[in-house]
Amino acid sequence: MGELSQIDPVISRLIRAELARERGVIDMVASENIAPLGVLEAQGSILSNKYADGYPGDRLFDGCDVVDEIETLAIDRAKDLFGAEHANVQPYSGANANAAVLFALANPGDTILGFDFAHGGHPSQHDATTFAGRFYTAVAYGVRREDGLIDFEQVEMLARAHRPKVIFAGGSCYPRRIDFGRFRQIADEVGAFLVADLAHIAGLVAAGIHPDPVPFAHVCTMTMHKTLGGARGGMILCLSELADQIDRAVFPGDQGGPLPHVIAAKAVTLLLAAGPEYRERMERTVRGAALIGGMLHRAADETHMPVLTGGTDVHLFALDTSPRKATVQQALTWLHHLGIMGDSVTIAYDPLAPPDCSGLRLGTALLATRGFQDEDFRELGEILISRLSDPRGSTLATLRERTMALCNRFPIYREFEV
Ligand code: DSN
Repeated sequence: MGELSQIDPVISRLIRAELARERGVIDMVASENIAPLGVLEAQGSILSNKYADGYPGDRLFDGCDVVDEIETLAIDRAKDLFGAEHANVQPYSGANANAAVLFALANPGDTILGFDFAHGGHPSQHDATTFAGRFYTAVAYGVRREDGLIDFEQVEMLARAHRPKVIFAGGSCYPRRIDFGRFRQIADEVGAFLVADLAHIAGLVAAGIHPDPVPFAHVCTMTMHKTLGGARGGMILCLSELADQIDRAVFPGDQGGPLPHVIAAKAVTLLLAAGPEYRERMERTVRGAALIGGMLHRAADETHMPVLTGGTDVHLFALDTSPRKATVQQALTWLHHLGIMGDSVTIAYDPLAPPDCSGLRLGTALLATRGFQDEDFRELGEILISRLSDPRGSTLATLRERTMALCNRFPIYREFEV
């Protein structure tokens, strides 16, 4: 059948181009990471050939003994790692996982309460463009204007007024620890299910460096490729009393057949996350974000881009570009000139609308995987401050040299040829 470079030289060249791009940038996109070779090997394996609709021991297809063993292993590893009663490892993504959970726990038209995407939540919890906003009566809470922290008074007020079936906690751009216990109190008061959306912080939770949501949430959803740094896809944890509902909502409710190759890669991801080096990497990730976030916070008089909430407890932080009278797209362009990648988010009370809005989100998970130590994060913090303080200054060439020196110090995927 031949190798990719022979069958499809164009795609082969583009994959190598992407490898060269990833090698040549300082990637601070908070949702990205570098999957280990073992994960890539499983994800690119012949397991991709297999159909296995259903669950281990209860499939619609023949010949599922091996994939049953793989999926059972992934489930057991997930339960052990997170201390959960039940795990479903089939969701194709975090957004799919949220959709399946809604499908399981609420009927179309029921009210749900999500964390506003513009305030750090996620569209799949409430937005009109998604399953959540289209089929449910979605209400959203946000953060307080004065300190950027979750407005629990508003959560309580909305929960009491709307009596939602489901309350989501967690999202895409919230830089502080989440008090899942407080969310659970509110959920109990109004008879709602609490769903912890761990898409971003799953890796930190697995390492025990973020307060554990599992004792409080009826259900947790997550991705495996962000801070967890592994297979591309989602996962759901839940109480055993909800296991059947959740499983049926994932398949056949929300998805077709599972992806056995991805489930195998999820199993590898979970094995690595239980290993001895993992916690150290997660601690370095959070320390790196706190270091750079803290430096940028103290330099806000120079950059005119305050750090939301004054810093971070997790792997990401966000800058408000509006006091600088710059859009996030302009700020990203200034960073791109150095080879630094970040991404744009709407922030609470943003005076601008996407894509030209005012939130610059930066994260450290991928850089910690590359091997960045505290001194490297400090050097990157100095580069960011210089660039954002004086984007039209004469320091561009020097800053680019410093950025590329950092980048070259931590090569990735040396096993692959460009
Ligand atoms: N959830 C998005 C992010 O945080 O980047 C990706 O879907």
